[in-house]
Amino acid sequence: MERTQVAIVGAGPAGLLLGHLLRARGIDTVLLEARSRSYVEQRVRAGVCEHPTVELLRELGLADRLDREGLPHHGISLRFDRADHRIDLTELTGKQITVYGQQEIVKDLIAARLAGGETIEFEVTDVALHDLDTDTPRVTWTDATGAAHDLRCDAIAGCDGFHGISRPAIPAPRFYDHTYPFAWLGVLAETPPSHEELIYARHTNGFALHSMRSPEVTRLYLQVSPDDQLTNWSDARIWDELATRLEVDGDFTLREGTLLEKSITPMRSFVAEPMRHGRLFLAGDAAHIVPPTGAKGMNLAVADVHRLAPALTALLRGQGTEQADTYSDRCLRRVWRAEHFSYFMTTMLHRAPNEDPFADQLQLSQLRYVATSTAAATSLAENYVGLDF
Ligand code: FAS
Ligand code: PHB
Repeated sequence: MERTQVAIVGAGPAGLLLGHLLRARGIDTVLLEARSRSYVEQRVRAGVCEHPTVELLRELGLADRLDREGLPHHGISLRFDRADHRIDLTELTGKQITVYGQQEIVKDLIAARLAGGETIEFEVTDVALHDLDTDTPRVTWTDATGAAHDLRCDAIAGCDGFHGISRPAIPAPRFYDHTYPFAWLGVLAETPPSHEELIYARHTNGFALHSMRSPEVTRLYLQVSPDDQLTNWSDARIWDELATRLEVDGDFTLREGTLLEKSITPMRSFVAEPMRHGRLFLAGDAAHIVPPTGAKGMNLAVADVHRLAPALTALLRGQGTEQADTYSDRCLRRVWRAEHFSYFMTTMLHRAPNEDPFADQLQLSQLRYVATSTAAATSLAENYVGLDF
């Protein structure tokens, strides 16, 4: 029988950051990950770090490379009616975002955990949770060598994403599930960005997003139908459609280049309540997912564990259960705010497949309002840069 204080299932942003937050509080953890280190470090996902996320990483001394290589951004552009409408995030909120790929954060958090003398069990299988209703829950698994493990702990953090085993361990959860009638085709292109900031474009053909990863690598997305296949999209067709949807009156040239990665991601909003059962606490995508239009997914995972670390610390040290008992309700307040903002950005910018003229006019009205009203732009900006924890 092995022993630790907190067993963390999943080494994505949630699990890795929770490990650092607990170590800073003197709490021992075991971190289990189903995939290999190289796989998790290469998985292309989020690109935008909210202001509170960057501040937290800095507080923990985990932002050195982010501060060197991350791209601070002070605004985004909404592109519609063949014109750019810039939202000045910093002028409206006093804050900024940082463009720094999720896989870079994962690399930094893994390296820091290992450098601190802690381990990560990669490529584990058969992870199972036991005795969640007791104050000595257990986790069993098989490690990469095939050896079986039985770990007793004080609490379990389910940070294993939407397809993990933790959420199913919550008895009688309540689910909220909304599937959008479109998906995102995402590409990573070996070419300098065509604009210095992000461009969210609403076009009659559909939505497009111009983002980036570095001065040499551009990240781009196209709205496609949920049942679309990558085989339908040659490189040439992708570039043609991006050029069409990003077209604007004025000086803009879409820089093309070699496509390094292509993927199609479905668009879905999902929330599972509660985020806790006994000594099991869910965080991140294990409990909720959002459409990526609001750049909230990874940042929500950070907000969850920012709240979970002190709650577990107090619980394990006998300093009261109030934070643990209110963890789920308090996380879900922020989760639902992010769900609404992501829904708002998604429905404002994506063309409904039935091409309803009424919906089109509502979209354009909302976009024109955000582009001309300081109040409306401030509301978008404060949600986009990230509300205080
Ligand atoms: P994660 O899914 O990142 O991590 C969970 C980890 O648990 C994984 O490493 C997994 O291998 C592991 N795991 C699963 N089951 C396990 C088990 N049984 N035992 C042990 N380990 C297990 N968000 C944005 O903000 N912008 C984007 O552009 C964006 N694009 C995305 C594209 C895709 C294809 C996906 C799937 C998500 C995207 N997201 C995006 C959302 C994404 O960034 C998530 O919000 C973020 O990864 C959440 O982090 P975690 O909660 O740590 O979950
Ligand atoms: C990205 O760069 O991957 C990105 C940026 C903003 C979003 C979604 C994805 O809203």
